[in-house]
Amino acid sequence: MVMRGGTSKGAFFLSDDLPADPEERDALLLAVMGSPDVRQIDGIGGATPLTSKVAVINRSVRSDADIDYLFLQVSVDQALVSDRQNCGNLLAAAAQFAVERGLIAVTGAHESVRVYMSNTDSVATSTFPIKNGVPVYAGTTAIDGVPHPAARVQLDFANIAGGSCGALLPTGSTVDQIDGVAVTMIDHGMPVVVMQSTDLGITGAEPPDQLDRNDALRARLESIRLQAGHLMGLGDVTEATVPKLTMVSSARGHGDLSTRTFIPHRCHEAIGVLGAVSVATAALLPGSPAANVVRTGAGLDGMIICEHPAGSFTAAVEIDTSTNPPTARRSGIVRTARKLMDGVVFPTSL
Ligand code: NQM
Repeated sequence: MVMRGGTSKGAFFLSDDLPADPEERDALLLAVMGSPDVRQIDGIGGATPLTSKVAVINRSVRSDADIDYLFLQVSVDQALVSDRQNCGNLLAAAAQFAVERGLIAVTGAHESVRVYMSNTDSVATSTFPIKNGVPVYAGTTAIDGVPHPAARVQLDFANIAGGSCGALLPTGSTVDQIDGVAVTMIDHGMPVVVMQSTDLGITGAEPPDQLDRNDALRARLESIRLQAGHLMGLGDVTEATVPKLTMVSSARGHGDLSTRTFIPHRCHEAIGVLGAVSVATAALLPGSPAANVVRTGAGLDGMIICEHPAGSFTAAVEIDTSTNPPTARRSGIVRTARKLMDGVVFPTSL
């Protein structure tokens, strides 16, 4: 099934329908998506990282979850499939897919499904409308980066900090220096390096395609990323899609701060979901690069609004600053999702 989850799009599979051997599975998924090829012309991938994604779902045997969700990022131009990051956008469609495939029996008008996120060993609760036992996709909730409103999907997280790096602040500090740039290395669901735009020589208002063409910026970011990978306990991240890199500046609209995010080699048209939760959390840490630019008083209502190239994204984040270093309590977001098509895919023969 092809589904839109938030501002991403991906192919959803039941794990039983894929080879159990990860190497065989990845070879099949590369063929399904049409990778490696910048246009993915011989597959169903959309030729950008945000549309070259896969979700693998099964009924969970865990007592704290109803389904398991494994996210796989299929590289567009390289023969790489990575399970080293989570995706909070496709997550917004995972539970509905499970209902569509009969993994979960539903009754009422709203369903709360507990989703175990295998990539980061953590659980999210996804709440969405149901009618006559099937998910409702139509609705009135608008999210920036998606042209049409759809049904509201509420995603609540507990204990997602350190899912990839072991701790919210893997170095134990709020601020570190890499290549002379002040950074916050943070993992509140997604490993992200947060820096001030001006420290990288940009204003932070540039459109993504302009930043993608800035080779000097990209080289600086990659140098910072490779060093951050080791410092964050992720090891050699040359072939990994984490950590992400977010450059922050003061808000220009009604938000609390403005963001430009590399994921990690191209600039995101908006911002990733869990990436935004991590950046919003960084903004609440006194003395951090993000705290230096965030609107005064932001976060007092538990919400941080991150502006991004396609609008803004609101993350609900609660942290405890009485601990040293600060720790995360909970977080939540609102997304929408839609079933786009259901059918049979014909990959090139392997
Ligand atoms: O941060 C893009 C996206 C993502 C990941 C990326 C995501 C997240 O926009 O949770 O959703 O950062 O590669 O889908």
